[in-house]
Amino acid sequence: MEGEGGLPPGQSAIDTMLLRHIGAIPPFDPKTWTLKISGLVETPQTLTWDDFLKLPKISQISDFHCVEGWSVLKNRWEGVLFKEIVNSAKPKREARYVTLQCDDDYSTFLQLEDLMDDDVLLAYKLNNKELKPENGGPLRLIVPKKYAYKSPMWLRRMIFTSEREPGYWEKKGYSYTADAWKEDRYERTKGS
Ligand SMILES: Nc1nc2c(c(=O)[nH]1)N[C@H]1C(S)=C(S)[C@@H](COP(=O)(O)O)O[C@H]1N2
Ligand SMILES: [Mo]
Repeated sequence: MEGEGGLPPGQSAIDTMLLRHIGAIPPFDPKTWTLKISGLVETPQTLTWDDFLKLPKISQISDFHCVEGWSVLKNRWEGVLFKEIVNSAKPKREARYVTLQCDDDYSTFLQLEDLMDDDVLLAYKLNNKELKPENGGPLRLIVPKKYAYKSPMWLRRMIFTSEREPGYWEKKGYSYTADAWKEDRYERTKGS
């Protein structure tokens, strides 16, 4: 929520986000860009950029924590609540996770329950400007309570699933849940 937050354990604050992407920055063409919502939903959808811009927007301040130990506090994001998408796609009862796929072959997954929080946004503006390509523009997901590898840039597909599908960093041993406030960085060192 706005006003809450600060530095989780083991993090230090810096002024601007470091660029952390696994490959080249993908090009964006608003005429061909789509966001696909599929899997275990009643109403699968393919939104164009124009469709996306028509959805109800909110603006919200939240903190950003990379698992490497740096955080950028108080970023103003503007975008669409993930909940908005859920309401129109209508997940089936078996849907427990969402796999998020990006234009750079990056992927990650989140538990549907965590995506329903009031601070989870599909963001297209940062600090009142169009989101820059190097920060995930045109559209990225922002999940403030999780380490930033759970905030996929250049988001293009959201697939509702019953099983979790480890993505780029999860496959390398990073935490499936990535709760920054529990310093939940690595999957294998978690208590059983
Ligand atoms: N598509 C995509 N999303 C991604 C990544 C990536 O490589 N590709 N890196 C993640 C990591 S580890 C971090 S710290 C943040 C970096 O976002 P920034 O470059 O805006 O700081 O994006 C996350 N989302
Ligand atoms: Mo990161």
